[in-house]
Amino acid sequence: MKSRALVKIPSSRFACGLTTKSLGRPDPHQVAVQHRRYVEALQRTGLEVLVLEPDEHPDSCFVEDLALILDSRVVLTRPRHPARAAEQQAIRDALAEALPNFPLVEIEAPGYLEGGDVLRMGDRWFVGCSHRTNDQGFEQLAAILLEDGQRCFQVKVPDVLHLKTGVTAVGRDTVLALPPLVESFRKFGLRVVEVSEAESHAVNVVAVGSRIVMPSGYPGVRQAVAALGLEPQEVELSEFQKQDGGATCLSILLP
Ligand code: CIR
Repeated sequence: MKSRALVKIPSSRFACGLTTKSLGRPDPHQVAVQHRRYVEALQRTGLEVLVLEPDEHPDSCFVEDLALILDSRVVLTRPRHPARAAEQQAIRDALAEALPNFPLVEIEAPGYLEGGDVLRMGDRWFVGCSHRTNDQGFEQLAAILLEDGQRCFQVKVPDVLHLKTGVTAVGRDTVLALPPLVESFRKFGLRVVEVSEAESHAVNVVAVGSRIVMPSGYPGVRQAVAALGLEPQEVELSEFQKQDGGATCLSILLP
């Protein structure tokens, strides 16, 4: 059961980060405001939010990519881009403090693995094979999880940054997914709610019990979430979208 979230205040250099989008330059004031509202939305779900101070690394608020929390261990991932690898010491230190009894395991070269490519559904972990996560990263994670009796499945990522740019969980056995991922997740026996390409940014949501933190401005996804009996918590995330980020990227959920 997750009861806390770790987040990091965006760097003053946020606009210099990596992006594949051409949505314009993020506005520093809006970045700060949207991040604060995101923290408040997490708090409304009942999570205690641990907030790390900003640093000089432009993408360091996208903490999800840097670590995975297993049931009793932490996996430190291995980001593909050197600029992102530089963010990791701060997260290592924060997790050592927040989870002092969780030993740390590391993904090693030549493996690459980013948290945005990892979707957990109970004892099954789906790992995207993307530009950021390679076969060796997947195999190392699969071996680590096998020690805990958990299974790992590799999923081909369509033309998006990470697996979770295209599919996220909204319950124990239900996901929101973009059209190219719908069939593969149905084949895994999951209930799949299809999200249109027009609302693709809102496929990436944070589910905390029945509360779903999602970007505002996507009525189709909001209605689909409500129709599942869940409670949307909308927050404007347009400045993070400009840098290829969504709702899950901005936090790591902790027990
Ligand atoms: C990057 O390209 O690494 C960042 N600008 C965005 C990372 C988004 N993270 C995520 O989807 N988990």
